[in-house]
Amino acid sequence: MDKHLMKSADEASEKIIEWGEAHKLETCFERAEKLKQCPIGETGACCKVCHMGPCRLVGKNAEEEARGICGATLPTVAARNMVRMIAAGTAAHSDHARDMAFTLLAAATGEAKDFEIKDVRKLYRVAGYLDIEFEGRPVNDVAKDVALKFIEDFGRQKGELYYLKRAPKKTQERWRKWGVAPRGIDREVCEAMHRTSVGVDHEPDHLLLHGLRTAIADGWGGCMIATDITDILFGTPRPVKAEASFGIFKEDEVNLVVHGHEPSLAEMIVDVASEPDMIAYAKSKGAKGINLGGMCCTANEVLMRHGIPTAGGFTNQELGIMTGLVDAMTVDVQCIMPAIAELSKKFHTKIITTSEKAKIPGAMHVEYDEHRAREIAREIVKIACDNYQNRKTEGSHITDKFPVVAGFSHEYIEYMQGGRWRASFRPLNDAIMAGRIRGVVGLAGCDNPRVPSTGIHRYLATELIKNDVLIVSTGCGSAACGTAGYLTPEMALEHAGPGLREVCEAIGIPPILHAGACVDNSRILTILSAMAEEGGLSDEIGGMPGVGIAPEWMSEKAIAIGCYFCGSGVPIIFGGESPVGASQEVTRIMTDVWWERFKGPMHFEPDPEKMLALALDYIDKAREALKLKKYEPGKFGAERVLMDMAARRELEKAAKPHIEL
Ligand code: NFS
Repeated sequence: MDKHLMKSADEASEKIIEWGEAHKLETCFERAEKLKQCPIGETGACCKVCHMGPCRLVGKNAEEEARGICGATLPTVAARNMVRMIAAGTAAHSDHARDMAFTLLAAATGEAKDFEIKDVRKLYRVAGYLDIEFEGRPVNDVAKDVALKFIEDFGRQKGELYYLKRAPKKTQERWRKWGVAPRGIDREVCEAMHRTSVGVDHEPDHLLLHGLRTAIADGWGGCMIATDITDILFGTPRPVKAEASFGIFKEDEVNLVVHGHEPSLAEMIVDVASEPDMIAYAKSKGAKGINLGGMCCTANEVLMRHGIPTAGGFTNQELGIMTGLVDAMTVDVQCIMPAIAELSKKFHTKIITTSEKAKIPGAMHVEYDEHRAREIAREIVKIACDNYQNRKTEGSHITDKFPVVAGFSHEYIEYMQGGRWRASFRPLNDAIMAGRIRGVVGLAGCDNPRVPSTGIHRYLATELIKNDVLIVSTGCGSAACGTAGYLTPEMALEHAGPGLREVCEAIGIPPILHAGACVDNSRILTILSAMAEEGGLSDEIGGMPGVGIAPEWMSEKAIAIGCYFCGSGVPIIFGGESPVGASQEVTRIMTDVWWERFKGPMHFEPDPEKMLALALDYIDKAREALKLKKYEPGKFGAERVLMDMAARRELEKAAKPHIEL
């Protein structure tokens, strides 16, 4: 049993892993055990940007002496590798955002008839940011202008991204001073690839500055655009109740899982799965109904907007299939393990690739086209229904599931602090100033089979809230907390420190706020900007008592996200070994130099206890620098009265949250 406990911190996952081992089914957990990391590549010392190499820059004095065949030094190589990771991560988020922009355009022009603008208020808010006139104009005309302006951000050659101005002025000034204000998203990614190709940019600091410029294009461009368009098209999230873990699958219904990242098709599947025709079709195949579930970030998207349950994050994808209950799983782009196609052959599960960009050998392909979205969604639901009859009895059926509350968008967090008419960030800032809330941590990023999967997320989540730190979670960080049962208001009563608990009770929120998918880390950027604007804390993002942690990261996207937070002024702590660890010089730039210039150092720290200590230290030092009351558990300064549920209801009877928290 101990051997198994090494693999996942999640009990339900452990049961399935154990069952799989007994049935000789291999998963990422066994592969992680068998396949050791290359120690040279792991720390950034392998250069493969040309074919004279790969050159391995190792040895006792590698930092000073080792050279590639062209003469590239270890710091150059490590910095180049880092910048390439940032470029890849930025490309991933931003290509997703580009597709969303074209979907918005097609919806606005009537070419994608199955989509419409669901959140007009958000559309107007976004139009306002983009200086687009909206009053008195037809909604679709405004939406078209918004889409076209966003599309400009991808191909712009000169100038700056539109959304940079959403950051506090001082943050913008730092970007301009250091030359990291991005021009166009594609331009920065392209230039990152150019500058890191053989024989171009060799100065580590200069390379990394462009890395930050690229990452900022990801955060304030790709991610923020994706979030905003998704809200416009499908609705801005507000808290909903749902469930998480493998027990969400139903024995007597068709189980269809939406896995991946782009929400358009998943939204349409959610829509058609409740059509009477489709339900009748499922019944004609002997099922009682159609049960949708999510996986990875698509899960977060449909969980936040529709309460569709989630089967969990990255390392749960193979395990989901091993329940034997998944009739079909659609996958589009990013974080899809190709292993699921092979594994699915041992069961009845159909893996359906849907993006024109991504196919997997052994999977079936039903290509998504936004112009025929409903028709394609119906086709997929029917495939799942047809396959229900092929379900075999074997599989590791698991009944564990936990309630979750998700859907804390920027807009809702603002609303919950004052109702529609007095929405603000004042109460949150006041609670931080008074020491009731010590600080804020963004707990994000992947779960990873190289550590007991989801375990570090869970450890940090409980320890941080115990220390009165409010958590905003995204991506698989949210899944890790959700499948542990942590995303409920009750969590505050059981685990939160006295100050945080009081705040959560007064507002009626969990101590861990699920803010969405990984692209929705952009919500944290705008929340921090709003806090800076509100006053009383820092007047820029840098210097806030806030930290970002991605304790189990594995994706290049996580690196891009981490870097845009650093460039914006948030200290970032990653788990695992440092991918630039071979170079002291690069490590120094990313910690000390980034701190001096942006107030956003990046650390890599494998030890969970040290991660926690480092995060609390940054928070306490920021409090000290801001001359806030010293944090002491249970002892608070004076602050304004928080708006409780009754007062909020009183203020605003018209706009009801989806659930009563
Ligand atoms: Ni984020 Fe979402 Fe998860 Fe990591 Fe992958 S699903 S985009 S990269 S694994 S958190």
